Amino acid sequence: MSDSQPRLPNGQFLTERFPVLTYGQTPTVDTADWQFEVWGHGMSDKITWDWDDFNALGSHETVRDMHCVTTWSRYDNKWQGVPIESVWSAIEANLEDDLKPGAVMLHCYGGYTTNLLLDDFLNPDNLFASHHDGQPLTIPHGGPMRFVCHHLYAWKSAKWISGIELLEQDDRGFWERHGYHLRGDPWGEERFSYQE
Ligand SMILES: Nc1nc2c(c(=O)[nH]1)N[C@H]1C(S)=C(S)[C@@H](COP(=O)(O)O)O[C@H]1N2
Ligand SMILES: [Mo]
Repeated sequence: MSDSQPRLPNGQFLTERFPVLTYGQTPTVDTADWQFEVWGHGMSDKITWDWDDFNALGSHETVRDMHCVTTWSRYDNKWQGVPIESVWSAIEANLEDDLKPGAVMLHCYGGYTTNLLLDDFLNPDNLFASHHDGQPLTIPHGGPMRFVCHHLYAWKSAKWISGIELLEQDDRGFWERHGYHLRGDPWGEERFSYQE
């Protein structure tokens, strides 16, 4: 890291703990019942994966810092799971010609949603994580499976993910409808929507 690019974004403080940030109820999903669906713009047929088929798509590990908009940051989280590239190539193979989505809405067990522009969603660092710091993801942290997007505030890292809705253009997920920024870049302190 150079001096001009500090590791901690403005307005954040470092914690060694791993806080749980959840709005509402924590859903419990057994891997035997777990389903992951992809539908929406450009797809005539919905894709449905069960736990084993989804995990068989590929394997990837990253170590990345996490920044929550409520101002805590946690360094060096080791995430392991299914890489975005594998999931996206399976989706792309099912897209109708010339109907590329502009954004996605991530859906979760329990009803939480969050939106990402396609380019942010396809950051090669992103993954669907089943493990954190070498252990299966605990339920409060999104187990059995969560999305992880390191380069945006952590509210985009959807816990208990259940599916991806392809959108023609960007829309607002749960926190984005309640005043959070549409995109949420921690390096630009894109916290609230009045800043858009
Ligand atoms: N389904 C779901 N995903 C979610 C949330 C939530 O309330 N529900 N909270 C978000 C927020 S605001 C943050 S900071 C991170 C926190 O992840 P953690 O609880 O594992 O620290 O999860 C994000 N993903
Ligand atoms: Mo957060």
